Formats: sequence, structure tokens, C-alpha cells
Amino acid sequence: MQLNSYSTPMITAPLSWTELEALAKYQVDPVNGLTNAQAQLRLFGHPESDIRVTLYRDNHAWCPYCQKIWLWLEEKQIPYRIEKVTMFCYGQKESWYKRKVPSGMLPAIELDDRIITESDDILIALERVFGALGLGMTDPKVMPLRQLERLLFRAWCAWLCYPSGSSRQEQDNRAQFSAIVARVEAALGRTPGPYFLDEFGTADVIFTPYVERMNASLYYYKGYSLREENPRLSAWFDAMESRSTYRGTQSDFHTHVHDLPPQMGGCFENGEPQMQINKQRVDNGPWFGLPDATYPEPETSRIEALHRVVKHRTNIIRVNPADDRLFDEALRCALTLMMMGEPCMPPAGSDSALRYLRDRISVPRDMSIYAAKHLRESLEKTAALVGDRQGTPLLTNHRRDQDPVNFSRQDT
Ligand SMILES: N[C@@H](CCC(=O)N[C@@H](CS)C(=O)NCC(=O)O)C(=O)O
Repeated sequence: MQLNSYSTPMITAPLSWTELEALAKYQVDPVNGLTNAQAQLRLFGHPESDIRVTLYRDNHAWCPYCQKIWLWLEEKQIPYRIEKVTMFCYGQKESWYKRKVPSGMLPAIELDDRIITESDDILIALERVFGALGLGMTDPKVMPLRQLERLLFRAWCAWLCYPSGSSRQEQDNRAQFSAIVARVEAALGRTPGPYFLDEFGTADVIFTPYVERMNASLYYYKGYSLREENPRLSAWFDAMESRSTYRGTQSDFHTHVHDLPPQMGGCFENGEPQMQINKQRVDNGPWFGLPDATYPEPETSRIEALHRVVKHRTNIIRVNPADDRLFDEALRCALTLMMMGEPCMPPAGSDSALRYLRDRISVPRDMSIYAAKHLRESLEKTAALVGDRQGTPLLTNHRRDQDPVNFSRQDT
């Protein structure tokens, strides 16, 4: 057989960190710019002296009730500080936080020196000081929607978080959930626009965290695509994604399906063929085209991913179970592919190390959705050049692999 040399893909050498750094020109203003998960201070053009609120939320942006408060503050453009706290499932709760909030529960806010917990009480307290977002928490039009959200939440938990003993039980759980979804569809259908009420507001914020998590978890564990199977929810998701505030807090399927089990006490697969297909896709790609995000990809997403990895490379390499030098080179190969579009052969034996990182990119903690899709894809394609070994599996009872203590050392 004659080999046609023109058809052989070009294998390129890995760029150095200096070369990669030169390509990572990504500048954002975390304090006054768009909603982002990295900021510790949000001013929206106000002076720091205007701040009356501190939001205590979890390090990884996994806590759904925190997302509710976060999104509300961003929508209202209230200047605030962010203090990040460890959740029990991935590390030890900070003692300074337990002195403020003895239960350790999140979220909490400090509003003019007063600590408030319970996300609904927090929103009510914030409304009293800063005014409502659209119609407020106790408005007669919002109250039934809040109740509907809790009904949906309970039907979701009943389906997802308990092993269904029989296929009959599985069908009943699905039917129970679908019946509540039909009520959500009807509620969305009562207004001409895509939101729950005539204008975007509190009701949409209340639904956001769990509807996002339902979309991810039911796709993966049950083979059911909430966003694709329900036209009004689909339009609602699209409308939410048109808001930069929501995009800044939004997570992806991969992150949610692996952060939920330790938080929920388990998520149970139904083993059906569509579920198996979806699971394979979320874990191993291709990640583009999944119904976790459908807005157009920003032009800067590769550079964003590169910038975030370059910035944190010392810790990323240190926490990886592989030898540091081996993984350093393999990681540069994946980044070279991402930026140059040409495959770059990583060292033999680096496949599991590359997939270890692929599985631990957390959205939006580390980067936005499309940036993460590019990075996951480059890590997977680079790993596939040398083997099919997976990384250390993600645990379902805790996620101490993500303990922030191990990532807090400064890069040199
Ligand atoms: N009803 C509370 C629920 C808050 C809640 O369940 N918070 C969870 C995280 S989502 C928590 O703090 N768990 C303790 C921990 O994981 O450290 C609210 O609405 O704020």
C-alpha cells in the first residue's frame, strides 16, 4: 500500500508556557464588567463605599440557592462583596464562617451588619432595601409560581434521587414529574413573552437554579431532555441565555451531573438506551451541541480557556496524579491543539492524566461554557492520541478531589 504523505495530519511540537502566555491575551474587568464567577467584589460603577451587602456563597458555584441570590444581585446591579465558603461535600467548613452562621449553611448575606440566611428570606430582605426585581417575592402573581417551583423540585428529587425498584416505579416517577412540567409549561404559556410573568423578574430567578440542574441531571441519568422536549421551557432557557447575568452564573451538563450526587445524596441512572447515549456524550464528548447552552459561541472562548489554564497551571499540574513533568508537556500539547488546531503528540502514558483534568473543569467556576467545551475537547483529542485510559473516577459520595485548600497555593 502506498502512503499518501499529504493525507497524514501534521503533528506539531508543544508550545512553551511563554509562547502560550503570549497567546492568552484575555482581559475582562471582574469588578465592573459582565457577571463572572471569579469576582470577589462587584461594583457596577459605584464607589466601594456604597457597598451594603456581602454574599457568602460556595467556592465552586455548585450551591443552587446561592445562584438564586447571586443572579438577583447581578440583575439589580447592587454593589456587593463575595466571600467564598467550603461546602461539606468537598472540604472542611471554615471556622470563621461557622462563627457567623453556626449551621454552616449557604447562602447567607450580611446586609448592613445583619446576617441573613435562607435564600427566600434573603431575597425578601434585599427587596425591602433595594426594591423588587419585577414583581417581588410576596406578590400574588409570584406566590403561586414559587409554590409550583417547589412542586417541580420535589417531583424531580423523587425521580432522580431514589433507585426505582421496578420499571413501573420508574414510569410513575417520570409521569409524576411530567405532570408538573405540564403545569410549568401552562404557566409559561399564560404570558405572551418567554418569561413566567409579563416582565423578567423574581419568578424567573426562583426557577433558574433547579431548572438548570434538572435539565442536566435528567438528560444524563434518565435520558430525558427537559429543554428539548418542552417548547415553552425551551423558549425560557433561550431567553435566559440572552441575559449576560444568567450566562455568567450558568453551568454545563458535565459539571452539574458530577456535582449533584454528593449534594443530593445520590442520583440514580435508569439504564435505558437513551440514557446510556446521553451519559457517554456528557462524559466523553462531543460537548458541542449538547442542550446545556444554545446561544452563539463568543469569539473569545478559546482564549478565555487558555488564559484560565495558563494562570492556574502550577496548581493544575501539582494536583494531577501524574508526574509533573509528564503532565506539564501533555497539557501544553492539549493547549497547542486548542490554539493552533493541529494535533500535538503528548508523552506516552499521559492519557489518564489529560482525562483527569477533562473531568474536573468546573463551569462557571473555572471558565464559561464554551471555553470549557473547547478545553475538554482538546484534552480528549490529545489523550486519544496515546490511549484510552480514563482518569481517576469522580466519586459520588464526596468531591474532596476539589477541596479548595489544594488549589489555594499561589502560582510562582
Ligand atoms: N432552605 C435553604 C437551603 C440551603 C441549602 O440547602 N444549602 C446547602 C447548599 S445548596 C448547604 O449549605 N449545605 C451545607 C454544605 O453543603 O456545606 C435556602 O433556601 O437557603
